[in-house]
Parts: sequence; C-alpha cells; structure tokens
Amino acid sequence: MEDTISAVITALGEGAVGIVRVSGEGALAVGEKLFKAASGKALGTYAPNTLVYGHVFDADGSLVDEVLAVYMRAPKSYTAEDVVEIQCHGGLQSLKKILALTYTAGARPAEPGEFTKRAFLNGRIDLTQAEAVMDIIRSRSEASLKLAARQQQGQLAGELRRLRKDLVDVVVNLEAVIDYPEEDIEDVTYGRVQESLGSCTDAISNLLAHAHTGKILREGLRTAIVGRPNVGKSSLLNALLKEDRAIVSQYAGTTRDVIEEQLLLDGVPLVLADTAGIRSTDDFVEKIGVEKSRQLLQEAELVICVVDGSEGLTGEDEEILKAAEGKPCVIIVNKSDLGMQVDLVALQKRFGEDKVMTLSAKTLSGVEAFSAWLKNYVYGSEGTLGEGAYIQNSRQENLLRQALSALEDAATAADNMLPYDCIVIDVRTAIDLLGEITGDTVQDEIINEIFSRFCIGK
Ligand SMILES: Nc1nc2c(ncn2[C@@H]2O[C@H](COP(=O)(O)OP(=O)(O)OP(=O)(O)O)[C@@H](O)[C@H]2O)c(=O)[nH]1
Ligand SMILES: [Mg+2]
Repeated sequence: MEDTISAVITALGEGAVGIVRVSGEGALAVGEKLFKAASGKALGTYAPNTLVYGHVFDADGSLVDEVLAVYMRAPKSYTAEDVVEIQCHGGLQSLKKILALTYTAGARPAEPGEFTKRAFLNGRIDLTQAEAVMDIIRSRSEASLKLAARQQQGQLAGELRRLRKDLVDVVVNLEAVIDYPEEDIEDVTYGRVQESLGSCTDAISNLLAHAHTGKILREGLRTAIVGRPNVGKSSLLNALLKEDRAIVSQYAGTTRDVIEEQLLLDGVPLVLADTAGIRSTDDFVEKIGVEKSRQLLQEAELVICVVDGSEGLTGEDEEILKAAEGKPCVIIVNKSDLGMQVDLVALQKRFGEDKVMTLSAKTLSGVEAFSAWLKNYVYGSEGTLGEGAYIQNSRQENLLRQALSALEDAATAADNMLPYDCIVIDVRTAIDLLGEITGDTVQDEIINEIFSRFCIGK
C-alpha cells in the first residue's frame, strides 16, 4: 500500500485561506482524526466532494482553527487516490499546526512534486502533462500560461502518441513480412516504410523547429545589450522598460555592472541585461564590468549590438560586431535623430537586411519596429502562438532529437534496401524514445528526477 502523504498546498505566507492536502488510502482516517464537523457527523458519512464546515482540534482537545473539509474519493481527485483537503485560515501557525496533526494521525510529509507524481503513476496524467503543471505554476507571461495550460490538456502527448502509433504500425507490418516473406511485395514494402517514416520525421522536425518558442515563453529570452561606451545601451534599456532604470549620462563608462531586468515586450518575455560599455580601460572596477559584458555577449540567447549612428563605426565597434557575428544577434544603429554616419547597407549585407535597425532611444522612433522584429523572432511569421503542440523543455527536446536520428537511420536503411530487421531496430528505438517523453516507457530514476524539481505541495 502507498503511504498516506500530506502537505500544505497553498503558498506559505499570510493569505485569507490555506489548504492542507492529505492523499492516500489512509486519507479519510487521518482527516476524521483531526476534523470534527459542526453537525457532529463523521466526514466519511457525507457524499464525496461535499464541503463540510467544522473545526480542527489538537490532541488535548483545544481548538486549532475553524475550517472547511472535503473528502474526494479515489479515483476522482488530483492524485487519483483518496484525498482529504482542509481549508483553514491562511496564517502560517494554523497551517503548520494542522499539518503537524496530520503527521500524528498517520500521514508522512509529501516529497516535492509527490502529489503530481502520484497522479502520473496512477495513470491520470502523462509525463508531459505533469511537467506542464510545473510550467503553469511558474508561468511568467500570458502566452506561456496558455501554452502550459494547453500542454496540460495533453496536446503534445496526443501528437506523440499518434506518431508512436504510426511507427508501431510500421514495425508490425515489417514483422509480418519478416515472418511471412513474399518476394514480390518487397518493393512495395520499402516504399511504404519510406513514406511512413518520412511523415513521422517531418512531424518531429516541425516540433523541433519550434522548440525554442516554448522555452523562451517559459523562461524568457536571455538577451544582452552590448556595445562600446556611450552608444546608448542604458538609454535603450530604459526605452524598452519605459522607465528610468539605468543611469544615463554623456560620460563614457557610466554603466559598470550588469543590470538585469525581466520584461514583457509585445508579449515576448525577456530577461534583458544592460552591460558596461566594452573598451580597454585601466580602471580596475570598469575592467571587471567589461569582462562581464564580454561573457554575457558569449552566453546570451540574443545579442543586441548597439552602435552610435551619428558617429560612424570605430575599431571598438568593429571588435564587438565581430564577436556577435555568427551568434543570434540584432544590430541597433542608435541616435538616428542625430543623422546617419554609419554605412547601413554594408551592415545589412554583413548581418542580413532584417537584422539591422535604426532607432532613437531619445525620440523612441524605431522601438516599435524592434518589438515587431522580436515578436517575429520568437513566434515566427504568424506573430502569435500557433495552435499546434510545442515542446516544453530540454528533456523533451533531447529525446526528440534522438528519436529523429534513429528514424533517419531507419530511413537510410530502407533507402539502401537493407534487411527489414535493421529497420525494425531503429524504429523500435524511436518508439521507446517517444514513449519516454510521455512517460509510457521511462525509467524510475528519470521520473524521480523530474518530480524532484517540483515544489513541496504539488
Ligand atoms: N540624441 C540622442 N542621444 C542619445 C540617444 N541615446 C542615448 N543618447 C545619449 O547618449 C549618451 C550616452 O547614453 P547611455 O545610455 O548612458 O550610453 P551607454 O551605452 O549606456 O554608455 P555606458 O554605460 O557608458 O557604456 C547620453 O547622453 C544619452 O542621453 C539617442 O537616441 N539620441
Ligand atoms: Mg550604460
């Protein structure tokens, strides 16, 4: 029998209401030990899912809190087990006391993510849905919440199971031919295999192509504003944030440390860093700042290179542009209100036409065009989140990449008309990998790893 577990499932802090959840076969027994309904009847005598008014009492009979309790009978609960939830006043003391009483009554503390893990192990949700629960809790933007909520409905899992089924069909057909070889259908079989594999690899490639969208929506795009001193990096940060966050001055070397802010720009969540202007300097502190800027330039998922359009490019600009080349970057030619000394055409030739933008952090002209570019960069040309399924995290992405490569091996084998067995091996590998994403075929330690990242109470 699974242990009965309990935890506070609401945020710890002062709130109007807090909830303690008890889950497992002993949930009702635990609940009845500490909760007394005002009616005098036992909790279990009420129909499941009825909210019952009453009180929680201490072991010595003293009143702890006035509460509402509900019993949810397996499998109709979050965990698909018997669950009792007690809604008490949201103060820390009351919650702690009631939680302690559930322990005395026979429950043990739930591990991080254990409620959701049980929902998965009991077959109520698949692994991508469980991961989506965590995403919903952590959602930063409306778009990421929408995505997570959709995932929680099993959209990705549905798509993966369809693919898996197609691949299982391939294996079944091939094994039938292996068992009952008929020389004359051989060509047809290779053709059919190629067709099925082709449509599966297309679908997986498509999911992978949008992998970064889901990740950005969840975690925010890590973006660094870099450039030599005085080109207007901090002014750009302030313009995007619409507030005077960073100090701006006419003196080169104003910003000395990294200033990081989170913001939503046109629905795109950014983790935006303003950095110290990159130049060689003897100033000890500035030097450290410049070092940090260089490091961020390397690590950022998007580099915004700012140059001063009114001055023309210097050797320092050149060095920074070179470092940004080949990385995901966009070139902002700032101070467009002061006239243009920079050869825009040359920059566009070098970085691509759409990646060079003129802007004025002072008059704000060009800021909207930049937001539009960014939105397109994250969401693709549709400009909004498409209706399809999205990958949520790097675990899923890695497994999909491996599945894709196994299917490509299988396709090559089919192209070369290798024995069917060779194809079957690769297709089976892909089937297992897809199953690992949804949790249909997954090892215990991976499951434990995933759920350990949850917070306690989930
Ligand atoms: N006319 C005009 N001036 C600007 C513009 N953007 C910034 N400036 C001015 O340029 C100077 C430098 O701006 P900052 O934003 O501090 O430049 P920075 O790149 O952060 O400089 P460091 O922190 O020293 O690396 C300030 O005097 C700003 O007012 C712009 O678009 N037009
Ligand atoms: Mg600055």
